Amino acid sequence: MSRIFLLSTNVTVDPYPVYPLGMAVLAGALTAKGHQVFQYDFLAGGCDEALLRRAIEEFHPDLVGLSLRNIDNVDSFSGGNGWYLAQARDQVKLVRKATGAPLVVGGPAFSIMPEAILDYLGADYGIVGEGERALCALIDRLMSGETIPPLFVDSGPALKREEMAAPLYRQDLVEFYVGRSGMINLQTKRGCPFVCAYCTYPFLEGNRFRPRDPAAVVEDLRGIRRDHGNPTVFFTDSIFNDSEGHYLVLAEEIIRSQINVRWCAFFRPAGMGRPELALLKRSGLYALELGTDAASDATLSELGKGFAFSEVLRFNEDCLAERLPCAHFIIFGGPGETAATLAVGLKNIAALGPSVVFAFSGIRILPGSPLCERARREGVITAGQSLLEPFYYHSPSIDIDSMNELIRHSFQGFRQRIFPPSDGQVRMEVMRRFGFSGILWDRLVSFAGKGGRGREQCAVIP
Ligand code: B12
Repeated sequence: MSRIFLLSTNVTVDPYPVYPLGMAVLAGALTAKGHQVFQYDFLAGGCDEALLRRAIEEFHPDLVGLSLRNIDNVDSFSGGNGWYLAQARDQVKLVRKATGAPLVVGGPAFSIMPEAILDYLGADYGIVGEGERALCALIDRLMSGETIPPLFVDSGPALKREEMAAPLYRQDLVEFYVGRSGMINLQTKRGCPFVCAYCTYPFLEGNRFRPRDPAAVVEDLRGIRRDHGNPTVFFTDSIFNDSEGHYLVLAEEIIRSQINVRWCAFFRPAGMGRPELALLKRSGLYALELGTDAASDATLSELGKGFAFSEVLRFNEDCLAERLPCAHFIIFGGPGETAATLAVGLKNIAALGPSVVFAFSGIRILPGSPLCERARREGVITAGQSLLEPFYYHSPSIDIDSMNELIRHSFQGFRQRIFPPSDGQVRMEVMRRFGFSGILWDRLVSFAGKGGRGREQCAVIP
């Protein structure tokens, strides 16, 4: 059996630091196979190079696995500051100084541009997609002296539910992340069957929903409660409210188990109503992040979202009626955006009342997405253009500066409307200094009626 040193390279604290779940899941899979695993998190280690080097030297690994979560922060305003690959390359150099063991890289960011990132980082091997089976296989083959090509793509079928490993959380890391964000994370299913124009989820996790066994998820939740206090949980599924209803089965299982967990997740703002929301709330749901993505029917359709804004409004009303705070993530300037769709979009957003809206300008073009093809066709990018450094799609039919100015102007004075994204960071920082933790934006929402504040009123907290 081998000694495997896992390193989470992620140093992003935007919108808040997130527990390195990919690394924890791999640690679970490797440990179950009998390997000895050390999990090291660069962010939790204070980004201290000497500390990392010492940890590797003391562990004497047979192999180092690098988990790469983010390429950049998908915010067109942040320029070079929001690009993380140079820091990851520095970590690779550091690992090389500490050990001669082979270095394997994987993770969602890596899987989006495997060849280019492998080349840029200078690691020995890269694994695309799910890591549990592939990394174990690569270790076996390497340890038996086999020569294998640098890019390892698991050609087998997507992992079955029993093959998706349970995460192995480290108490010190849990303390670090709960201390900073009040939260830990867990995945309940993989896959996404939708074809949103800009998105990479279907090729990262496959294009059909693959739920984990609800009993296994509940067991993980029980373990979190038993071993790590009772932090709130973020379910990291691409979309929580899958059209096949697996999420409802899970909610019922959570209720039956009486584990009393507070949780939050990312939802598609369509395809469910108040009865479902009420059930989820009983299982511990306290806030919803919504992939609304665009604000007019025309731009929703260009993004291939498959729902109209009237459905978003209904969903929003249902959340408010259930007194569940929700935040809409909306990108302006995408395909089909014009001055007319912008005007409709801003009007539509006003109708979302006290709910939170995070707005972005322009869409990060990622290889393999339908948007990337469109950008090539429209001459926004050239055929061989590298997308390693962020490049944003802005509709050729709108002037970016005036669009940004109009959004700013329309959001001014409303605390639940956040643009540009860095504004959100500043506000969250203030709230953290006031002693608040968690997703934080939920505290910006106030509800109408008994015990609540006026629907149109803004938040209590800065
Ligand atoms: C849930 C989620 C969020 C939630 C996280 C909530 C939380 N508390 O955890 C929220 C909404 C907050 C969020 C925020 C952000 N996110 Co996000 N997020 C995701 C999502 C949907 C799932 C990530 C996850 O936890 N998966 C579950 C774990 C178990 O899977 P995994 O990490 O992929 O690990 C598996 C494999 O990748 C592999 N693997 C992992 N590591 C390694 C290492 C080795 C050696 C090997 C061999 C294999 C391997 O094996 C694992 C098990 O199979 C992904 C998209 C996706 N479907 O993957 C985007 C994604 C990771 N996010 C992305 C981005 C950009 C961000 C933000 C920067 C956006 C922003 N500005 O807010 C922030 C950064 C947050 C941070 N501090 O790091 C991008 C990253 C790509 C890029 N463009 O850089 C992704 C890929 C989405 C996309 N655009 O395509 N995110």
